[in-house]
Amino acid sequence: MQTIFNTIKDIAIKIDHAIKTEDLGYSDSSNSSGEDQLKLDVKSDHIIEEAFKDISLVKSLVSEEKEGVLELHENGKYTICYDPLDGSSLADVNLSVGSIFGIYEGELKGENLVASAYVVYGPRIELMTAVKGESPQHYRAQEGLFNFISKVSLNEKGKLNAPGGTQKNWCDYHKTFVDDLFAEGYRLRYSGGMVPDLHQILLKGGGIFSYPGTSDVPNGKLRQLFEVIPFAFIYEQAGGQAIDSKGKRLMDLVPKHPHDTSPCFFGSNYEIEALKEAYGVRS
Ligand code: AFP
Repeated sequence: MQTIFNTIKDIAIKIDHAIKTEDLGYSDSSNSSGEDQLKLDVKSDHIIEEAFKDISLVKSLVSEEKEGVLELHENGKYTICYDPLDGSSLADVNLSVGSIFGIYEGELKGENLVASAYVVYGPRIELMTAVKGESPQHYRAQEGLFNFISKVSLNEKGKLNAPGGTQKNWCDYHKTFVDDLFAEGYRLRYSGGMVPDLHQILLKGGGIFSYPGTSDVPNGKLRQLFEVIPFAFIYEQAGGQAIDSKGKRLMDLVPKHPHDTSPCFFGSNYEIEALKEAYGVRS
């Protein structure tokens, strides 16, 4: 797995350079979900493909930006599902963005994810990696090299609240849940980029990020294989929880289509138990 994590470190340096030097405008193509692609989306996707094409461990690649599976090495062990530049629409307003990687062995479903990683492109480049049975590992880049900072774990209860989704289309009990947290003194921390938002909650000890199903998007916006499951793994390894609106572990998701989405809630135990209470799904 270290070979894959080292490849992600190389990718991070190249994508960070692209963010700082390339055209931030739109390309003339759209992705498999019909969203207009930024030139940076296309460039980041290309950097990742080029980096993994020589890694024999990697059987295939599945990109959030493209339809289908790119087969690389027949005898490879892992399929990497990735979001090359999540929140890319924030780059041209100089906010932090990120890349997300889910490393799967066998059928593409939650229980077959064996490791995950994400990169934050902010004032500095930071990397978080996670493997089974260990706390996630936090790294920071300096002059192109990644230094280990610490192992990361969540407190039982936090202070931060990152509520996503179009608020006017939230259901009443979700609105009540979010308002109650603010009434309890939680602080709003939502940038529109799930990578920096979830990174902040992880490093600041806890809280909750929510992207519910809403009347306009009943299945939520965030994609299971590329975004939701990789982060669910990291939050569980850090001692937190990650569930859907039925109270089910996001690690139990079995997508029918690679680009399936899911309502998702990531946080420390106190907040997720409060959410289960609010949604009436407490086990
Ligand atoms: P973009 O990649 O289209 O900027 O979307 C970012 C994202 O996938 C995720 O990073 C955010 O948490 C979420 O969408 C923001 O969605 P809203 O714009 O609905 O808040």
